[in-house]
Amino acid sequence: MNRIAPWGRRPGVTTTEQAPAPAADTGPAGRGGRWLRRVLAALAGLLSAAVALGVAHLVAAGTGPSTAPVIAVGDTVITKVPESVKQFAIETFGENDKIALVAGTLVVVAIYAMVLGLLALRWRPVGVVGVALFGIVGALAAVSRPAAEGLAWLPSVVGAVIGIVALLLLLRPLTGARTSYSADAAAGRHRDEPAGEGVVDRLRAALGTSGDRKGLDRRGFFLAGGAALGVAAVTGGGGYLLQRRFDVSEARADLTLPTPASPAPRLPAGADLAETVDGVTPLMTRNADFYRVDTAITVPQIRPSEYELTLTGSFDRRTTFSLEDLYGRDDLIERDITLTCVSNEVGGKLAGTARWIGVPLGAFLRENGVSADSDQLVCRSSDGMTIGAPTRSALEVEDAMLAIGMNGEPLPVEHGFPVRMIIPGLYGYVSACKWLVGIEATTFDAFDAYWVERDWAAEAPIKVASRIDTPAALRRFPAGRVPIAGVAWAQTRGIGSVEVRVDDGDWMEAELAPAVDADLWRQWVLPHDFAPGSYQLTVRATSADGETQTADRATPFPSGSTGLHSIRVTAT
Ligand SMILES: Nc1nc2c(c(=O)[nH]1)N[C@H]1C(S)=C(S)[C@@H](COP(=O)(O)O)O[C@H]1N2
Ligand SMILES: [Mo]
Repeated sequence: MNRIAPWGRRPGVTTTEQAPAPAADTGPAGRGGRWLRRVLAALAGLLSAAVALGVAHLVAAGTGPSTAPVIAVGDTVITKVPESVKQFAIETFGENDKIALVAGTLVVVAIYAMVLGLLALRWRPVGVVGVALFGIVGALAAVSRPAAEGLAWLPSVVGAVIGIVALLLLLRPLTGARTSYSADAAAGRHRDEPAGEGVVDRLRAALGTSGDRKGLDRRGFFLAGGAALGVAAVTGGGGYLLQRRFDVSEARADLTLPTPASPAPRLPAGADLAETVDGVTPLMTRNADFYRVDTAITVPQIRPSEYELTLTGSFDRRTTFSLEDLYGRDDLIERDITLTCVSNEVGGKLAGTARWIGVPLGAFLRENGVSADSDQLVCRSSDGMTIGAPTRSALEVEDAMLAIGMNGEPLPVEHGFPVRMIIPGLYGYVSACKWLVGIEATTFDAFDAYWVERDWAAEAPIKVASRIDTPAALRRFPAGRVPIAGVAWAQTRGIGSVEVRVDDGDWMEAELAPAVDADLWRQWVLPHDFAPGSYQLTVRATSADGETQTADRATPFPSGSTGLHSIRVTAT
């Protein structure tokens, strides 16, 4: 009933039956009330943002998940931030980089919304313009995405309009409206008030024109705030549920992967060192453990029945292929190939090996008459990503393919379902386009693909690399004989030897796992007798064609890291 906030009470004053009269004179609530009012205004801003985002999420159930403002803005941030920041994000958050981005965006929105609420308490137009701006930013982000469709702006605009309405309604009880509640309270009648009767009055008062004096209608605010929270939850939750209709995981599960005409070569006995040496990366990476690197905040969902791969540019025939066309081919190959990301730091984990099934790329391109003038294939994914692969590699690298299967399943959605490209020996950003829907035969002169526009190298063969998996860096272990082991890779060339050095000692040759294929990484192990003490372990690999890994350090940008993996361990 009275307008004094809990922290504004003076000692000795009991408030229950205190008359509200002084409040009218010193402003509605005195100092405490002013602060309460500000806190509530910030809360009003926050709640209107929640309503705006919830509503936008619901509308995005019609226009597609990536048109929701936070996703659209996040996508735009990803495409616009400097590569160094992106690299930092990948290093810091790893696979959670996108969750971190969305969370970060939400925090920024929340702060912005609270400031807006505060400003709007005084100046309503600031609030209106502020929310409108927020909507415009969301809408611009949504329409500027490369794969944007006609109504991409709609969620942000509808969200902003409803957000403005919510903000105005929420601010009303904080400044103008005098409610039946305060009138009742002033008359000391609130105790007899029949439950529920006042609600309509209060709502009307909250929505109505401002009263004759500047009252802070706390109950009116909490009522409106509760309603806002409800609207945000129902629209946001509803949007979430409805957006599931885009999910293709069931359609994917219904697919049967064809049997390849050319199965993967059998693995030799004892091929996987991980069976005998604890802590070594397994030869084959399970799909669930396979690293993931892409710019997609919402994973592109392509219905198998709607899938089309279109060839454009300098092909003899400009053709479109359905998924059935690709699944139904009689020349499918199955191969084990190690994929590597250019962003991998020395000793990093952005590499994985899978058993892929796909259409042999060289045969496919020749059959469709790719022109000899083309030196770049621009691969397009359904979310607008462009990845430029050298035509020569696509034609000539053995086992390059349009992959449809990964470790015995249709490609997982995060790994490019239903079709991606794989070219052994090239970093993923110049070869491994996921959610592949178009291949344009063109030239490097004519077109810069996404990462090349961001100054990454246009051509990027995978560099010779090696990594110590065990013992782990900074590990303490009992002195004695301990295996030092890990993996090394030089796709298309194969690993010829791996050497390990303890402190500044001589290079010692490690034992290699049986050779499987030059396109796979190779595990290695060197058992070593450790006396108690602290040691620096370093590894280096030499490719089968004789290139020894350089010790010169290079950052991943612009064409892949170099340098030797070196770790400190302690035997006790
Ligand atoms: N459509 C699309 N394809 C993409 C990317 C991407 O961002 N979008 N990232 C590329 C990069 S940088 C790498 S290293 C590989 C990673 O493939 P994975 O996520 O299946 O491991 O995909 C490549 N293909
Ligand atoms: Mo990558």
